[in-house]
Amino acid sequence: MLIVVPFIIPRVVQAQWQAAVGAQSEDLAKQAIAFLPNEMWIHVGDSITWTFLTDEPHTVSFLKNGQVRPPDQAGCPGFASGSATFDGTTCVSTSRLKKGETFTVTFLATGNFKLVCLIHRNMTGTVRVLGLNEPVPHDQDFYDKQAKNEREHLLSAIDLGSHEDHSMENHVNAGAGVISATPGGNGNLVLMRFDHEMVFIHAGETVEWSNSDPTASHTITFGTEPADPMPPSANVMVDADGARHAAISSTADSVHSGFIVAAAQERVGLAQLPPGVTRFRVTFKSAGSYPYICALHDELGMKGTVIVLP
Ligand SMILES: [Cu+2]
Repeated sequence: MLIVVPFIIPRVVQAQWQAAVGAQSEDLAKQAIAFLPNEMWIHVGDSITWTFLTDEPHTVSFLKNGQVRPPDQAGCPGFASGSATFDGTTCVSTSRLKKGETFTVTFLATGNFKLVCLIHRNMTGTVRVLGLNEPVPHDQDFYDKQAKNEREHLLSAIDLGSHEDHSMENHVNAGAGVISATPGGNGNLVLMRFDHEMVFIHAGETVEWSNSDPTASHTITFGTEPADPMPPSANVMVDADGARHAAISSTADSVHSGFIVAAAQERVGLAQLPPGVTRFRVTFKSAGSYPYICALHDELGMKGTVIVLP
C-alpha cells in the first residue's frame, strides 16, 4: 500500500513582489508606456510594490469590474498614496506619479484583476490572485527578466524618423508610436519628438504636422500655452479634409492646435466616433523664427522651430 504524504510548508510570511511602471530612453524621447511586467501571479495576502521610473507620469489603478473609466484628474474617484488594499469591491488609484515614487497594493481577495493607467488608455496589465492552496508559477527573478525583455522590446520598437519617409516638404511628424501586446495586456512605445526639430520655409507657405501615434495626443503650440490644452485656440479653423488650420502673421501671435490624436479604438456597443483630428496646418505670413512646443510633452523635450525666410 502506497501512502502519499503531502509536503505542506506553512506560509508564514506574505510575499512582497516588485514591478516597474514605465521606462524611457536617456534623452526622454522614447517612453515605454507599460507596466513591466504586466502579468503577475500572486497569493491572496501578498503585496506588489510598483516603482515609477519615468518623467512621463502614470497611475496605478484598479477599477471595479463594470466601472466606467474616470478621467485621471478625478481619480477613481479619489486617490490613494503610499499603499492600499484591494479586494475588487472598491477601486484604488494613485494620482499622477513620476520617477522615484512607489505604490504598494495588498490583495485581500482571490480573482483576476485588471491593472490600468488612467492617463494612458493602452497601458494595461493583469494581477492573478490565487488561493493559498494554489502554487504560483513564477518567482521574482522571472518577473525581473520579463520586465527587462518587455522594456527592451518596447524601447527598440521604433526609431526616430524611420517610420515615414520625409520626401514631403513642409511636413513634420508630430509623434509616432506602436502598441505592443502580451497575454497580460497592452503596452506602447510613444515617441515624444517632432521628427524635424527645425523646418525652413518661405513667407506665405504652410507647414503641416501629423500625428501617427495610435493613442497618444500631442499639440502644436506657438506663444502662450492655454490652461486647458484639449481644445484648439479660437483662431484655428477646420479645412475641408478635417485638418485644423491657422495663420500666423507675426512672432507675437499665439496659436494652439488642441489635441492632435487618432480616434479611439472601435468597440462593440459604443457609438461610432468621427475620424480623429490627426493633422494641423499653419500658414506663415511673414519672415521670422517661430518656436513651438507640444504643451503635453515639452518637459520631455518635444519642441521645434519654424524658420520663415522672406
Ligand atoms: Cu506631445
